[in-house]
Amino acid sequence: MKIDQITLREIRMRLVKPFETSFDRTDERRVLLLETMVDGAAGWAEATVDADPFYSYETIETAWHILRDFLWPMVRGKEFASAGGIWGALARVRGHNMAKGGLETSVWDAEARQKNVPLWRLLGGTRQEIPCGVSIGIQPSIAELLDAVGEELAAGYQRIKIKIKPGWDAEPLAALRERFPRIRLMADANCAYTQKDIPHLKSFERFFLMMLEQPLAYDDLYAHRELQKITSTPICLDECIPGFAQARAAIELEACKIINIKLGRVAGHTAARRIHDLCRDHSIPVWCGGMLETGIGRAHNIAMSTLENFSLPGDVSASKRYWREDIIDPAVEVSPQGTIHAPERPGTGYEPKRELIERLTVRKEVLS
Ligand code: OSB
Ligand code: MG
Repeated sequence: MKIDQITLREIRMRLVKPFETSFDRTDERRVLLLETMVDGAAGWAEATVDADPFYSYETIETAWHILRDFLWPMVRGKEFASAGGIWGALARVRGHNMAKGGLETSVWDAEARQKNVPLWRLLGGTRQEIPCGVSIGIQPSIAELLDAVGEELAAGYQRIKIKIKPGWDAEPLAALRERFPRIRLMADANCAYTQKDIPHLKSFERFFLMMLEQPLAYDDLYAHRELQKITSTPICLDECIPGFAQARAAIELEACKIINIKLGRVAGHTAARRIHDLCRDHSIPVWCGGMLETGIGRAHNIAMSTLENFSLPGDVSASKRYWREDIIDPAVEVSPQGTIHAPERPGTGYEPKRELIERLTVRKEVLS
């Protein structure tokens, strides 16, 4: 296969409601979309960058630059046996996983469409029904948090994750446990604590969390190991795992018991599957993380989540939780049992709404 053309575009999309984490508050997303032509078939993907370098060092500007000036020249005019060859071809660029992941996943979609098979089957997925959870941002009050959680449970979601930070942690968790004693509950701190907080984090054992996600620094496996050594709460790593090497080190160090896999953070489906297989071989369960994706990124998350070791509910939820009108047809829907059914249609199985996307576009560049 040969990559003929990449169209980069930025669209702006307002969230249904603002999303607040320990590091930022997002009202509107600047989304980087890729449409890649592979032997005449179009594949779509989203590079899951933010506008600011707060979750990772990448931004929409760095990703645009790296895609146009480095990644595109590395693949243009070259023959590939399959999308599985793209990741290796980009290895000379260090880091910039979200830029790479955008390109790589768009080629997977194109290949699946060309072969007229669902992407999830091409990736080797085995579960057509995936379990779903929700990520609930920091709320203005405990009362609003309890209402938000109640609504998501009523909708069927199988696991509740709340965002925490110093000053918004034990109190909301205690209130949730009092109101909902038996739900599957977890907390994500996005690196907001330091090693001196370890005794405080250990005290969360009383909330019987399914896991505590990324409490400590984004580049500090050792600190997470210090915490995991002394707490019975399973630690889950997100920001600390940009690739296979860090996953292996985390497992060997016993820095965590669970890993969150994000396609952007690890540079696409091929890299994600390698980490997935490594974790499976070490009995480390994984789940699919989210980056407030539009339907285009969400569709790739669904395909990835069908791999066998994605055994825990992911942050893969319905389009309507984020967008008044999603940019794919059909929108992503979640069953009353809190599952998403991976479609039998070719590629991701969700069609980009081209007219809507065109209307939302603020910038576009064709590389050919
Ligand atoms: O850490 O998982 C995270 C959103 C933006 C940046 C980081 C994270 C998140 C979420 C939201 O938790 C997950 C979603 O897309 O629903
Ligand atoms: Mg996280």
